[in-house]
Amino acid sequence: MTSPPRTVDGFVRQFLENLNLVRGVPLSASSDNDRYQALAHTVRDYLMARWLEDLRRQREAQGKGVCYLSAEYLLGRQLDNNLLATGLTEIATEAMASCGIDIDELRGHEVEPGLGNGGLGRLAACFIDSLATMGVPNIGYGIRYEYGIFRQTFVDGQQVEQPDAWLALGSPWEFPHPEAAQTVSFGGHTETYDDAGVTRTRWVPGWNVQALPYNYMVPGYHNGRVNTLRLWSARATDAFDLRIFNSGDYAEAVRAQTFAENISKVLYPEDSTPQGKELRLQQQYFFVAASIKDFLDTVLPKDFDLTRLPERVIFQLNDTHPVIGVPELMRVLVDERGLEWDAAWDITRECFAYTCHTLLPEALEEWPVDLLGRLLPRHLEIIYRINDDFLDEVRARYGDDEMRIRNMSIIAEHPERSVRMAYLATVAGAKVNGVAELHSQLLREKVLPAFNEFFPGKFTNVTNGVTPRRFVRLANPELSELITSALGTGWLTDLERLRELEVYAEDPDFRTAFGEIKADNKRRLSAVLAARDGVEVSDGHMLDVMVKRLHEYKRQMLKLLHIVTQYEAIISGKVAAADVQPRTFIFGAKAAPGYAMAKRIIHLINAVGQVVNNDPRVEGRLKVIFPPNYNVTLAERVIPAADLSEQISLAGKEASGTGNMKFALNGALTIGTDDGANVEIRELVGDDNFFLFGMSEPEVEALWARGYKPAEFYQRDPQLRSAIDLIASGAFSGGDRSVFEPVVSNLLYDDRFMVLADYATYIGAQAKVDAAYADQDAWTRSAILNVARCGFFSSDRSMRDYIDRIWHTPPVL
Ligand code: 26W
Repeated sequence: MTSPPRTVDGFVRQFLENLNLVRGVPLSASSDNDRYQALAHTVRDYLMARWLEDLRRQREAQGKGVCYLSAEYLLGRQLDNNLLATGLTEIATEAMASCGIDIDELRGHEVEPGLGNGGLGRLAACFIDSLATMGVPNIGYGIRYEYGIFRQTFVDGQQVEQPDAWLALGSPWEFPHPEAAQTVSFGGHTETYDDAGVTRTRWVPGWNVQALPYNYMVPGYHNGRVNTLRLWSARATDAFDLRIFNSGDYAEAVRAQTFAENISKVLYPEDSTPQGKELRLQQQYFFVAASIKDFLDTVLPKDFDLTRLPERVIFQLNDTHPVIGVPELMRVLVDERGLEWDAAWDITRECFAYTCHTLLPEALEEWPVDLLGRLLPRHLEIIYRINDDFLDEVRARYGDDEMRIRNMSIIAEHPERSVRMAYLATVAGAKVNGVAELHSQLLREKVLPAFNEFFPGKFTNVTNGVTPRRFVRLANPELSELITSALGTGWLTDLERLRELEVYAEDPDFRTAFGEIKADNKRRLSAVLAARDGVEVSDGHMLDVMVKRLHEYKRQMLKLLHIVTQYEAIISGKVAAADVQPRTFIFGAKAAPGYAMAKRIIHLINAVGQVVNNDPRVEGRLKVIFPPNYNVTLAERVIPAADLSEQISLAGKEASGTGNMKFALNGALTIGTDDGANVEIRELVGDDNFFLFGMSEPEVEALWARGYKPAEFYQRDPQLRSAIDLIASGAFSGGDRSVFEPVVSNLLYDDRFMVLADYATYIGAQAKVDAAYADQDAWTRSAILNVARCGFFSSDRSMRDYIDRIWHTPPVL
């Protein structure tokens, strides 16, 4: 297979052919969707030859590869990224123009696959981009949800969720492979049998579903490489249907189909609060079982000696969601392939590694034994055996220290008997890593200290990163060009080279150019928001941005208190409007549909915006914009336009953050706590180029230990009191005090995330921000230094760290 010619004419010919043969329409009668689909197919055609070549190359090399197991991939739009990777952007633009088509309009037609909730899913997408760019063999395995993360709308300022039917207009980037379907079983019981004198166990499942793989191309940047993302979709098995059909119950047969297909129907929108729902466990086992089987049966050669499995694969567990893969591999090796338990365990322990992405205790998944035993009876037996063997080792080391045994057991007894998936992953994993230095330290010292002591050398850190292809080159083309004009090419795959920009921070012409680009990006954002939501970013305003999932620990409330404080100060006459630095505040945040407090906070942000934006006393000074449905596509517009990046979680709560890195790399300054990767950002950019505030993690602990009483902060601080009183007065709810009463009393009497304790230093730091922004030239210098010093946060570097310390998977050249 050869690619079509890399000329404008060649591209046009291929495009028209796709329009005619794939869409079945002539150019003159084609809709925008027809054109977008044909364009996507054309780009696909160029990638195809490379993909096939790569599959061949990787099969021949027989090297070790990474199977990244992730329940989420938040990919963002594909067209631009694939054009960039193949170097076809200019050719495609000209080709479309010569057909009288504006490629920008077609770009807008792509619905992004929102197959993730937030940071964890986007990280997976960045990682597979980097692996392809580095030429490392990788298959990303996951679920092809029919409905991704919900589309957020606001009705009277309150979040309303709409289904995300991202496949409705066709999905040109995917390749279904029904011939490679796998059967995944559930339920039933186990039995033992005699196998030539050896007692073995077999699982007699109650029901099966089919897992159909859909392949997606993951192109490397300008290196001719294409890896595969393989997402599974659930279908009813024929046998399942047939049995019921034959019984004559048509309605029941259709119900069976629906039941099976529900497994990949919808992404769970809960971020960090496990629901413990059976369907979620079904999803987890469904994709992990299909993936492991797929790798063993179709990627490895037929007669492969499984004792050598660790030479060929590492299964990376993206949080606990795929951890059921551990007992699944044991089951396959012992029950199906006839290995001895100990041999199988030796293999399994080398083939898995586990990344933890959280510190919130409530986010650590546990599956009730009842549920697990009903759905996966054999897996529960295997987990018990793993636990028994492990606790024997613990006893051998420490004696009968029952307290320790109970603390380290994979099985929790309270409040109900359940399997601690993080413990299972830690016992089984060759390595366990956190996602930023502070997070990994807290993981070792606070979350899993007994395991850290028991398994010396198992715990490590890999600080997260983001792909500069999407988040610098595509999101910020002008800045990218400026960087290239200074450094030449090559920095996009060697991001530490941004260091060379440091000297340019001292160059007035460079600063001017940099400042103009920021202004252009604001105008571009303003145009996007005007078209999308009918709102504009005011000229000359500082753009102050907080975009991330809505969660109390991330403290959108703190940002809001700052806004209300400024607003109150102006309307009460304490401060003259003319003395206030004009700011536009941008929020983007989805709340989990069942998270009532998060939804109230969304309502309050919109309510404050409504009042502030319509009050002539603050006109031209303060503006609040909350575009609904923040997603990757919007992130790519918002981040390059930002002046100030809000990273204000309570210290010790945000595992890493990755938005923080994207902002810094696009020349926004951070106001932030010493949390997650903020710590590393600040170390790199320097205290002069970062606005630090708030308690450190040890200070947070100390305040809890002393007894935290938020109301005391309210009593002591008149500014804080005025802000909270204004909210409580009903000023943002048409005089109705009851609407936001739960938010106010939560702050005053509970405040789990210590918003009030950090309020004063936050307001102080914001005053420093205002003062710094007044000197535009100095601000721009700081912004340039942020860019220059954040090359470390490329996901290429994260991948190198994983490869060196955990995976040991060299590139295939
Ligand atoms: C429903 C159970 C559950 C539990 C945890 C769902 C989702 C989670 C995730 C761990 C949430 C998540 O996305 N964590 C984020 O991971 C990012 C990538 O490592 C980090 O940058 C963020 O700090 C972390 O919150």
